[in-house]
Amino acid sequence: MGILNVTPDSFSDGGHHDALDAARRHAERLLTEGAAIIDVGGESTRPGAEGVPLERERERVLPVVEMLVREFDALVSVDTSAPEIMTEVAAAGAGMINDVRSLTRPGALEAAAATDLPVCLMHMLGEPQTMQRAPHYDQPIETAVVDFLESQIARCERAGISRERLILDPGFGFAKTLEHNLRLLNRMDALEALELPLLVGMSRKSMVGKTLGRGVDERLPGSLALAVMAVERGGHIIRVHDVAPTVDAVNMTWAVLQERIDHE
Ligand code: 7PJ
Repeated sequence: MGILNVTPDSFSDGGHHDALDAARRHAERLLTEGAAIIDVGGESTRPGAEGVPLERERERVLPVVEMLVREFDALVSVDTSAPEIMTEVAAAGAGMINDVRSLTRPGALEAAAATDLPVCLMHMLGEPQTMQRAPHYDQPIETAVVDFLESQIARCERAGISRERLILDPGFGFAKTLEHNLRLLNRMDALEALELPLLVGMSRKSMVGKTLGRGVDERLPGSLALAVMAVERGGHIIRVHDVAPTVDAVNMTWAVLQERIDHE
């Protein structure tokens, strides 16, 4: 899964046409490099980021989704928590809803259910603005994540979203300390008990920055190491900025895992 941010801090906001053109070029690159899914996000959910009014999110995301569906043969995922956006992007041909808030905004559960699209449920506590202040769990982090996701799965099923439509994400970097993130990666097998596909996003995140002392632009080697470990630990979809090197790292990992499958 290649990341396509359409927030002003990720692209020059110099007019509508420029933004759409930049998104087109970036999507083309992600797909040429081997992405199967493009994840479009119009709201920055980085720690401390401000929320975006619905109208702004709509004008950023909708034209890009329409363009991607029209011009590319790829699954378009939309990173949104807003029920209105879910309904509109589904009508525009999006193929997946990726909600870091796990359909907890009022109306989001019903809106997502009505789309018939696959939905990624991610673990987070609180809101991006405040989640990193002092993340604390009374249980081991992997237990907290599994319990949360289990209850979200049940909630979705009650609302008519069948299990077959669900993808789970441990939510690396969301309301988690570095220790939480490292432990959660080591304990990803706890999530396999839920028997649903796992999506994992660690690309360029602060867990790399803090561990290695690297700025955002210097986190590729660390991110590749994490992508490899995520695949080894059962990750199915790896959400990244740098698709070409990640595809090589993942394919290399798979060749080794495949040998074991073939000869066991
Ligand atoms: C994630 C995401 C993630 C899913 C972001 C960033 C922050 N969606 N959206 N999982 N992260 N499913 O990329 O640094 O980890 S935005």
